[in-house]
Amino acid sequence: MKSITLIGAPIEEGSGRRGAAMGPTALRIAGIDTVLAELGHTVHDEGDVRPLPARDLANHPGANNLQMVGAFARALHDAVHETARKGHFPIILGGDHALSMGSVSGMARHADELGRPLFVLWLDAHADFNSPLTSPSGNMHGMPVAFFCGEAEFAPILAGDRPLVDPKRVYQVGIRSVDAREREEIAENGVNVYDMRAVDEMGMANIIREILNDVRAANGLLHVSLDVDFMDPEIAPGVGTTVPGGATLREAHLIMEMLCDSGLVSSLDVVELNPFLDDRGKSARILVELTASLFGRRIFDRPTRSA
Ligand code: B3U
Ligand code: MN
Ligand code: MN
Repeated sequence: MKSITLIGAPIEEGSGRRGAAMGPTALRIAGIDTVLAELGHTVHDEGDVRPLPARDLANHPGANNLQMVGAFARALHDAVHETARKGHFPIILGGDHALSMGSVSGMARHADELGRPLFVLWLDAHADFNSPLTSPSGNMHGMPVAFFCGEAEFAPILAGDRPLVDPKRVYQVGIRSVDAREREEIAENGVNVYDMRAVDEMGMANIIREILNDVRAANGLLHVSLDVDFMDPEIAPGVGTTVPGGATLREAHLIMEMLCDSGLVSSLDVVELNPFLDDRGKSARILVELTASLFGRRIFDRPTRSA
């Protein structure tokens, strides 16, 4: 059984619209803490992080609300790092995806201290590999992967000596909306992309098995970042950037069950839930159910067969 810490990150300034700041509240109302406690885990809800002042950050024409995004990133870096250092499992309740600049950096620092590599599983319709120089929108929720992989344009947001994630240890699954410059950057950096075509051709189980084998072989930690738009908008409409043709509920649950069996997951972001756009809490409830699968809920027990 795990000791889980819930960390709310009510940020919406990284997205182009309002509403994601209500995400942490909706996930709490949908019962994320009780579901985990019923599975036998110890759950501590830290409440929401307070963004640390980031007035030292200069505005950047290609990065909207840079100060607020930087403020959340700094606060989350500290909160997530401290939680993991104490041996607890951080679940970050978002909030838009810019929050992963902080959560992944915090986990990268923790992994560094353990002398183990950090792997990232990015479940998303988007690659989120833009930078302030390449982004078509300036919205920073489209930039976190480039940030924690070390894109130079972001240097001032966190301390310059922050540990980075090797892009070859980033695995993106479910991708189906990529910008032109983003596509080049992903290829140049060697990010592992399993787009929706790969999901259809290979099957989700084979993809997840491949990824887990890599993590296991390197004795790595695995951070999972779940964007609501990873799933098809028919099942999870509560997100600002829906893209048709997403993962099914069954694929999403299968991922979570396989991740649970692996025992390799160290930390989780649940991001981009926009309750203002949701259909009577439907997406919030699905996210809670998926989290339950990651933490051990299953239909039947079966002999461990993760690899
Ligand atoms: N790639 C586009 C759209 C986008 C990325 N992430 C989200 N939307 N959620 C951009 O603005 O960077
Ligand atoms: Mn995203
Ligand atoms: Mn997305």
